[in-house]
Amino acid sequence: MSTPTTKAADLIARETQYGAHNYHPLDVVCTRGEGVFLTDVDGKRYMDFLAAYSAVNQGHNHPKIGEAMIAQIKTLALTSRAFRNDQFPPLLEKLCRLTGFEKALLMNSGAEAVETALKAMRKWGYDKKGIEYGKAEIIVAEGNFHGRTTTIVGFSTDPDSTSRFGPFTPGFVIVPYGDLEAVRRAITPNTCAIFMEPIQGEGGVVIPPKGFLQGLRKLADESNSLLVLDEIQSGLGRTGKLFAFEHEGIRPDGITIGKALSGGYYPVSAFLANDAVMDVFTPGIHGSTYGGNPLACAVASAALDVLVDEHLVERAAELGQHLAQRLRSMKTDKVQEVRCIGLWAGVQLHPEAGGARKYCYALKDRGMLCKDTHVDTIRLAPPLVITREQIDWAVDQLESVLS
Ligand code: IF1
Repeated sequence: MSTPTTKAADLIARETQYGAHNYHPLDVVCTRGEGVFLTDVDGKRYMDFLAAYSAVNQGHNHPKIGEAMIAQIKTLALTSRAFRNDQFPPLLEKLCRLTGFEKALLMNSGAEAVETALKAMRKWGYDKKGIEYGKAEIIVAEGNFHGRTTTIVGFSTDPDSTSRFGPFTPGFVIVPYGDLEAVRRAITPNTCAIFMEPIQGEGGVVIPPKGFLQGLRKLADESNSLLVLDEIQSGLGRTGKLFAFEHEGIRPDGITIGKALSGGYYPVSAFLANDAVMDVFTPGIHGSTYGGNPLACAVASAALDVLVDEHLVERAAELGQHLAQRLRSMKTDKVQEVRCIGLWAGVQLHPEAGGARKYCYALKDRGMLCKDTHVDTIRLAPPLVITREQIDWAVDQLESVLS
């Protein structure tokens, strides 16, 4: 593994001295992003196979999104929702028309969109289903990742996310991911919702058994509960559909989105649902200073335009087939399983391979950035603007380090 040069080392030392140590990043110090490429402070270029955890599906620093941001910066950035602005209504309409939901509630981080959804599920349970106040239960999955607030980590099953942050918010029932019978058994008269990722990202691109989402839809209907899906990472083209739930032809009652909603320029997230759910929010009971601000809306509007105009969803579907085929034909005995949907893959190594991190370091030295997860899995999620040739080059590097 290469050691940082003096310029990079100096920056790393200052980050170590003055920054909280809540991450253990690779020692690559980036200074420029363009499309699928990141360039470090020493001028070395890397192909980015993390895409900021699918926040830059449109590619780094997409000029059209940047231009829209710069234009808006020159006119109006923030009013707060105490007043109205001319960017919010068009973005709301664009989002609802694109996604097929009747209403959107704009927030900033993904975790805030999830917290918004949790509040909506609970209040719907009390106001519409008649659950006794204070007893609402939300069914969630083992291996989930929905953000880092104390309520959200309270129903995580990852010790790194939960340990030493208690006490936690009650009202969450954890079941094995992909197990419909376990979900059925977990439903009680106090169940207000089933809340899950359609594909688990942090878990290492864990794709549930075929029919799982259809089964969740059926169980939610049969028990008069909501089905809300977290599409913050799986959504906006990553899996070769606009949303991952489309792979099973169902409609959830609500979704959370974020990340690529702003193409990597600015935190923008949203909870989307139909009126029957969204009308639990009445004036003054929920909000955020920056939620739905004019700058956020201009950025999100341009990011959605790029997604549609550049056919990134279709690209992910077509090139994802090629990625899967290349990964599955790699000549290596280190790979236990390749999970791939659209341009999103988890390459799980045999434990004997010694863990995924060292291969990520070796790939970094070859000019390819990706992230390990859960010890043995290499996660691959390039910007959706990647070309077939770039995919081939990247898989060649992966095959080499795994040979
Ligand atoms: C980190 C991974 C982690 C998400 C889903 C909500 C959120 C996320 C499905 C919260 C955020 C990010 C957070 C980031 C690393 C990355 C991540 F899953 F993508 F790999 F952590 F597990 N729902 N995921 O994936 O959105 O508040 O971050 O905007 O915390 O290190 P956020």
